[in-house]
Amino acid sequence: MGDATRWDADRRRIDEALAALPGRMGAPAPLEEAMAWPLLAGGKRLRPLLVLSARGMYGADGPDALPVACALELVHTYSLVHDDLPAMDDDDLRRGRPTCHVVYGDALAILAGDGLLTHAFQVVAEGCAGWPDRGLAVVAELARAAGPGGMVAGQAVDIVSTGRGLLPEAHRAMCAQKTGALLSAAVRCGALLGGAGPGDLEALGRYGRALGLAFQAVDDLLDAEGDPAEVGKGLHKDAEQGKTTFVDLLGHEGARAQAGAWAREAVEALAPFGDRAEGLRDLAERAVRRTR
Ligand code: GRG
Repeated sequence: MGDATRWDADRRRIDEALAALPGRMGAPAPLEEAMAWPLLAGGKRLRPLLVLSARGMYGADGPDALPVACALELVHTYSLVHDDLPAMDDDDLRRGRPTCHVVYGDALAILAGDGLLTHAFQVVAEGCAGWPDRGLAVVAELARAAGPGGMVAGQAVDIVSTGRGLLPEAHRAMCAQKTGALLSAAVRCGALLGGAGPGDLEALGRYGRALGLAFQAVDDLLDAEGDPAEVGKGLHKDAEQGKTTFVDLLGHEGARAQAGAWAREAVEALAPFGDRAEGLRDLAERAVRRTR
């Protein structure tokens, strides 16, 4: 995902839009800095790219996708900041930089996460002001995916099961919530902005869920065998912390093969969209080839 690609121009648009946000949030200086630090550290921007790509499958009628693309990255970044806290995964390095709490302290890092999460919904509301029905649908989709029945649920199961292990089915369900829910929401939010109907949303949900599993399996492989300079975060954390991973359950080659199979499943879910889904197809293929 990190190579020079057809996605560079979109990534630049996303980065510029994100860079403009912290100064407009009305936050006092230390909080603004603590939000900007993780947000502008140069992640892969997969979730915003999924929003733009899904939106691009539909006509021009409807809200611009860039604010919603930024909102997905705000929610994702909040989850990373909170995940890195000592009370959760306790990571010192993220996106190639010291983590938010290492630089600004735990209290400001918690507040930075809170600020990023809540600001996401302001950005959606303002970005969709002329299209209230679509804006409300996006708010509902994003809140459901990020909330206590989605990403927060996955994180809770992850935390509670650490050191105890998870059976394969429970582990897969946890990954679907922790990683897959937000990826699915990114694609479905992009489609909702374009006026997608239930059939399209269902197919895109299948794409997002399969992509989430593929993405997580690759994440586990990178944790086990990635290049630390490239990955930009502490490695071998899963084994140190006693977390169940796809590598434990399937072995290295098994996890690689399964990631490929899930990526193919994601691509197959795009069949009804034909050539319009070329971008989403490419993103799924890149997600399994990535080295960071
Ligand atoms: C704190 C509610 C809450 C949730 C945390 C994000 C998360 C849930 C946990 C992080 C642990 C982890 C490694 C999850 C696996 C997949 C994942 C979300 C990886 C990070 O996303 P990338 O690779 O990161 O897209 P960048 O930095 O490129 O945006």
